[in-house]
Amino acid sequence: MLRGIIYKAISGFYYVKSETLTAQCRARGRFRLDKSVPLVGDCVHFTTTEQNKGIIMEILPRRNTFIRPPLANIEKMVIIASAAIPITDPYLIDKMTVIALSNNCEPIICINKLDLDTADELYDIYSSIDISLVRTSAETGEGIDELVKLVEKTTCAFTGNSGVGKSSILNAIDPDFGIKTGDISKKLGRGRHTTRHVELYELPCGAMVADTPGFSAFDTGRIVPKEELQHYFVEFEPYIGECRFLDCSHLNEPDCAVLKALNEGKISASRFNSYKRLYEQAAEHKAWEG
Ligand SMILES: Nc1nc2c(ncn2[C@@H]2O[C@H](COP(=O)(O)OP(=O)(O)OP(=O)(O)O)[C@@H](O)[C@H]2O)c(=O)[nH]1
Ligand SMILES: [Mg+2]
Ligand SMILES: [Zn+2]
Repeated sequence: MLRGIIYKAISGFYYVKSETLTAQCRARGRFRLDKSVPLVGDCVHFTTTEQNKGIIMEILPRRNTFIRPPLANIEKMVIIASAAIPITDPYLIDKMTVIALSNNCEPIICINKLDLDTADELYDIYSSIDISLVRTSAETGEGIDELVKLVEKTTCAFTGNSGVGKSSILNAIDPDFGIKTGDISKKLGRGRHTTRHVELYELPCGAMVADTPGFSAFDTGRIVPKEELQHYFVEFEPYIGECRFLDCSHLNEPDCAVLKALNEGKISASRFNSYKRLYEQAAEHKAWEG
């Protein structure tokens, strides 16, 4: 029996890479009955038959599971944003950081297209909080080494709205990947959903990086409960427990330490607005759409 990682899944075939070989595998029948579908990122035990064909026998326990994009075992989520077309709504960035943190995954914010727009507003918001931040240009190569250092030796995923440059950054890291990239629709101001499947690429530094399709909605199958949400806004941390009410929602209560910090400019209005929006959606148990 061999042990490997699924790096690609297409129409019922799973492409598995072990230390010594890669194989095109089918899943053993039982997985289908269990409804535990193998995912890209899964560590599996598999057997090989002839000519690098194989069968996945067992899925090893997962660190985390994402439904859309379908991925498992992601240690770092690189949230790619852009202030050039397509412009990224900071709410999307904040929602992704919450999804990452609540799934035992470290978020990294990468502001791309630095050659077109330095994104100072976004930079100001995120450089003042305790989340890794890097600015890159897939066009000029600026910042790419810094990004690679942040993901070294991990399994990670590139996420972000269509057209921000997820695939382009991977190509900038290694031109041999030759990943298809798309142009931006000038009329709609967004990408064209060029990447259609999830695939892990092995970087020269050993990291495994998933390129994913740009999302319109991101689904983890779980909405973070409203009471838990405050813990994923890392800059709220010093104020939690300092409000008049122990169960303070930090939205409108008197003597709220978070609202006080907001008024004093210690918490950014943009981040607070995202908190409020996610809190209200969680209170209604609504899916975290767009
Ligand atoms: N000037 C400039 N253009 C970039 C940069 N990164 C990407 N682009 C361009 O932006 C467009 C979209 O890039 P993609 O890499 O396809 O974007 P994506 O995030 O993979 O998009 P989807 O696969 O649709 O989710 C392409 O025309 C790229 O050439 C950058 O840093 N600077
Ligand atoms: Mg792409
Ligand atoms: Zn409060």
